Amino acid sequence: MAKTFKNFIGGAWVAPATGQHIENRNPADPADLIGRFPDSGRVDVEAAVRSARRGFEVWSRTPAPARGDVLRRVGDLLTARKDAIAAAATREMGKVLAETRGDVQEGIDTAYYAATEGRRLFGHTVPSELRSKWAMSYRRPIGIAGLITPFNFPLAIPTWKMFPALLCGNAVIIKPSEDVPHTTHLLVEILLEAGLPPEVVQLVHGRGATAGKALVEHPGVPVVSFTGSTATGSFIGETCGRMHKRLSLEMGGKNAMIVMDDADLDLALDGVLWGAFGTTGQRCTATSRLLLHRKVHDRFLRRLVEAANALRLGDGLDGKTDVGPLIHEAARQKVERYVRIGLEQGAELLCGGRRGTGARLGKGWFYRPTVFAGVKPSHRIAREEIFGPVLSVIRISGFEEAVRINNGVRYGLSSALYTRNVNLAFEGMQRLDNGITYINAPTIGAEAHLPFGGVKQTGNGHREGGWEVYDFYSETKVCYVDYSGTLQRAQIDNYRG
Ligand code: UN1
Repeated sequence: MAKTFKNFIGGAWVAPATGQHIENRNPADPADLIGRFPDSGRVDVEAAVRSARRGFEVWSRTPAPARGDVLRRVGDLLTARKDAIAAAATREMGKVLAETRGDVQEGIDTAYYAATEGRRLFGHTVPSELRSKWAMSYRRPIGIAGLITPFNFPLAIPTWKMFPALLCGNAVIIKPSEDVPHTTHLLVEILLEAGLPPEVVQLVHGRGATAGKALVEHPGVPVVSFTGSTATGSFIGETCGRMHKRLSLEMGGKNAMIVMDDADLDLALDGVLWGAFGTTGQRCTATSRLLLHRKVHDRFLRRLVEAANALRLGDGLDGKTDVGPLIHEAARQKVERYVRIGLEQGAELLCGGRRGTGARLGKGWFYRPTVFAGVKPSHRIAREEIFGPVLSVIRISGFEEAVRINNGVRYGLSSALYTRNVNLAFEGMQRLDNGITYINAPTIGAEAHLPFGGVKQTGNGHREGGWEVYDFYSETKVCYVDYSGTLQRAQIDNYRG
């Protein structure tokens, strides 16, 4: 009998007010029931907000270095439990263990970075324009942060949002994806064990359309951070705009790798396999377009197809597996729909294009690594996010065309340029319209201590990770101290002319 899990609200593990639960199953073998998790509603969110208000009172007055110390202990506990959390994440999400271990490591890096930020969290001290007057800014906590996270990085993305929000002195309410609730459950256990005052964190499981929506719409939640689809992001953006909430959106991608005729082709081949088929293509940074210079096109493509065909599909817990399943049946149907669209629009299917079959693969949501050649920049498979193991190859005749095609989509997360020409590399860094550009490395693999995010419809101008996210989760306050003992009027007494 699988376990029934609870929410963490009001400093205790509690059943949802709805009395409803959602089954969490292993995508490699849906007969494996991991547990039942709360299908929470508005009443649960309201209880979480009431409790988080009390948590905020305590936590916002805790010195930032002491908040950082809690996050350092969180980093230590994540390190000690890295393998156990990775195994739990693979079981519910599907990607291979090497990748879920990397996912946990990203959380560890984020924790230690946050810990050091507790002793920094700089404001500015600047000269006043008047005599005997002091002027400075500092960072204040905002209040309760509502965090909604996706399935593809079950550990890392919750930490990207929770740790900086907490370090800045906010209370947090997290609503993880209903596809990967167990990993967040384990993370919240660690936060509590590390000494976070219980009401500072609330875990509300459930669906986006109910629990997520209630969180976004609650007037007591002034900060919202969401990672997921551009369609859902638009809806959240409308609500937050109307309610004057601070909002960070991290959404879709259609990331291109450009391989020039002078590229190291062995390196580019390793890069594209990892970028396109790692995490079964379910990263917002996944390489989904390959722009191949015509002089290397045929040669490179032959090797790519051979290597893609050789990738081993299977359960992510099996050490021999290269590519795990998709997250659920609906995700696989979406991939199948796009493969049909690719064929209908005249692209040439070179490999994959079908489900995994047989005794082992037939059980789960497996789909073979798929490569389309002869793709035109106008084709839908070259413009729309598929979120699966499908790579669209476009032949290019030079760098200008590559820049035009890379920039010609609605998304702008990451891009990759393979070349040995240093001038072209710098041209690319400047002209590729993305939040992140890699030279001679694939489109995935951003590091936790650098700002992460994209331009155009990938985001709304904010960044996660790195130093920039601390601006998002804090309010800048300015203080002036006039110690002259006289009324000094800014803009007037210092400019008498
Ligand atoms: C995502 O796919 O939503 O750069 C995040 C990367 C990872 C994070 C991806 N560090 O691919």
